[in-house]
Parts: sequence; C-alpha cells; structure tokens
Amino acid sequence: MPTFAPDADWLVFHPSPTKPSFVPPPGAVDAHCHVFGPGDEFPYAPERKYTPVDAGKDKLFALRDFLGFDRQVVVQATCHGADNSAMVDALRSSEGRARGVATIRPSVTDDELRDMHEAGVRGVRFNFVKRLVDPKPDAYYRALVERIAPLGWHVVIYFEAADLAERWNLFTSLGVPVVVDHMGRPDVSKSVDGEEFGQFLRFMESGPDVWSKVSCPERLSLEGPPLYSDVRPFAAAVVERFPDRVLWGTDWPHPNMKSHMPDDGLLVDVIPRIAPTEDLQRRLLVDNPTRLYWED
Ligand code: 0GY
Repeated sequence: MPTFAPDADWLVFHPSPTKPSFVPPPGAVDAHCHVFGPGDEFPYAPERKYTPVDAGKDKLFALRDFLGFDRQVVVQATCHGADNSAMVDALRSSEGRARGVATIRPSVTDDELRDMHEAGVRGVRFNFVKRLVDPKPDAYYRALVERIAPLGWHVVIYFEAADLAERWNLFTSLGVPVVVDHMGRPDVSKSVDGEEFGQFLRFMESGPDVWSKVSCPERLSLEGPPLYSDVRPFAAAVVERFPDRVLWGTDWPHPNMKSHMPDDGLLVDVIPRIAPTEDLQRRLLVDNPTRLYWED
C-alpha cells in the first residue's frame, strides 16, 4: 500500500498525449513543470493543501523527449513544502538538462543554498495563492531575497490578479529579477485592454527585469481545449510587447486541474498561436530561458 492516497477528486496527467504538430526549435526549454514524489521516496509535506498522484522524474523526462524539448525547469510544488529533495533529485538525474526553482524558509543554511545551486537551482518561488499556501507579510519575503541575491538567483511569484495591487510595493522592489507565473492569472472573461490586465502590463513595464510565463491556457480558459482561444490574446500581447522577457512551460503534471486534464501535445500546439514567428518562438523557448537558467 502506498503511504499517500491522492485526493479523491484528483485528475491524473494525460496518459498518452498527442504528438504536437509544432516542432520546438533546437534547445527549447519547458520552463515550468513539476515532480510529485513518488511519495514513498519523497514524502509530501505535512502542511500541504493537496495530495497528488505521484508524477516522478522518469515520466517528466519522457514527456520532454516526446514533446520535442531539450531542457526543463522544475519548479518546486507546494505539496512538497520547503523540502526540495524530489526536485533536486530530478535536477541531479537530468545530466544538466534541468534547472530548478526552490521553496525556502528562513531556516535554510548557506550550505544548503550552495548545494542547491550546485545541483542547478537558480531561483526561489514565492507563492501568494491562498488555496495553495498561507502567505506571509512582505518582510518575510524580503529577508529571503537577501539570502538568495548573492547567488544570482531570481524570484518566481505566483499570484492571482487581485493580489497584484495588494503586493505592488513588494513585487516592484525585490531587487532581483522577478518571473510571474501564468501572467498573474488574468480573468480572461475581461477585456485584454481593460484595467485588470492593464495593471499587469504596467507591472511588466515597471522594471527591465520583470518576466512572465505565458503558460497555462488550460487553467485560465473558460472555453477549454483544443485551442483555448480566449487565452490567446492575453498571451500574444505579452509575447509581442516583451519578447525578451517571456518563458513558456507545460505545467505538467497540472496540479489541481478540475475542469479537464489537458493533452500536453495540444498545449504545445498553442505556442505558434501566441508566438507567431520563428524569431519570437526562438526567443520564448530557447534564448530567454537559456539566459535566465543556464548562463551563470
Ligand atoms: C502551478 C499551479 C498550481 C499549483 C502549484 O505548487 C503548486 O502546488 O503551483 C495551481 O494549483 O494553480 O503552477 O503548478
């Protein structure tokens, strides 16, 4: 019997994704994906808000090859709390083809940070999504930035549209590069030219080192697969305006999806719809993630 039973309503990642029609350029990076356990080897955190189905490194690497990507950025998932061992194990097993984003607490030691850097970690994730974590006061995050700045790491922030105004001062004064997950989760039933997304675009303009992942149409869409057309204008606008500060990722194994489990091949086929030229595709998939994660 496995130690951890997944949540009763947990949706399992797609068992056999379609081969995408879009062929990623050589050196392409999936810049947002996770590993879950396996729980018997890498136990889930006691403070977690969900228990997933195991999704280990072997399946992650197989998906990378199947979809035509060369490299991956493995982002620590909240179900593992600040125990980064499953993510770090994936990096160490990747033969240099994966970099990582960790979750840390103030108790982390400088030796632990150095070990993670050596394994391939290049950033920390601050999560403000209340259904996933219990967010902390700004000073907590500022103190962590002081610890990681000397390593040249960046901060990945995950928040929902409503959180941006509340945390604006923090997010615009972190002093290290900032990468926003999933465009700050816009409400795509609102206008791409409206106040809410306008505020996000102003945030992107607030400094030269604010980046965004133009990922997760499956999470944001009200229309759903196969084209996720309602998300396209939002992602295309960010790619067009900030072509050197965008990243793309699958978000495999797609935690907490409730509406449907996406076919990862179809997600890859969204890329040319949001980055319509070869030049934009190369920047999104190769140049930008290589600069952020592989150039020390
Ligand atoms: C994502 C999105 C989610 C979950 C997590 O770390 C996590 O648990 O990031 C979500 O539930 O929206 O980016 O993977």
